Amino acid sequence: MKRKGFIFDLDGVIVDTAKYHFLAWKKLAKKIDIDFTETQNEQLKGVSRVKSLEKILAWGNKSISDTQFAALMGEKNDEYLSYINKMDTTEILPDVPRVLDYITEEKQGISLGSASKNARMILDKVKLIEKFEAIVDGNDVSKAKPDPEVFLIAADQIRVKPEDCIVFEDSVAGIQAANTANMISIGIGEKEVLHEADYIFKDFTALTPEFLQELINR
Ligand code: B16
Ligand code: MG
Repeated sequence: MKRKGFIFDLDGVIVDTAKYHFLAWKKLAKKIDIDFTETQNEQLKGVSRVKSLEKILAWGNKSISDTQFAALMGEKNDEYLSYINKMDTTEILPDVPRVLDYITEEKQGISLGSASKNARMILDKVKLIEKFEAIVDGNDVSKAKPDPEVFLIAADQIRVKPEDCIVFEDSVAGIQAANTANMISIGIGEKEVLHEADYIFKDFTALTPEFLQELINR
């Protein structure tokens, strides 16, 4: 049996940081007189920081200089980090440690494949950083999801072929990236949204040891 690679997205899979992204973007949008709703925030899931600001400006019909753009990106991140700094282990989503421990005990590969440039800091805050054999995040890629780059690097770093990898993702772009990479895609969230995934679960509490073993035995 070949060793498998389990690749985890971060925001929305391991922790719910979408609420902090929302608060930080909302404050920034208000400052530049743009209305920003929770529904719009949904569309920013899995989307890079640059692309997120581009979308918000487009929604508000605003165009700004490159210098202003860079300054706003910095401001948003400082505000976001003020929330991240207060994070602790209580913010880990249900049953994530159980699944990580099961995979580790079975001696399978574990890596992170996230669009966030703050991924290492967040994993450190919630004390999960040591569970990962490799961490690939927004600092390591040039192409954003749905491009498969982040997952292909994550697989390569744990020396597992893409077809032997399983990706856990909460965003549509991430599911598409995993499918394009020829990996098994597991959607964490709503069936209606993530229907392109090979499997869909509401959260990790529904991931049984039997199912995980089935993935390992494939
Ligand atoms: P940062 P993931 C993504 O993380 C978030 O879903 C997305 O909302 C965010 O804009 C992006 O990271 C960039 O984050 O500003 O921290 O670099 O879901 O790919 O783990
Ligand atoms: Mg995500």
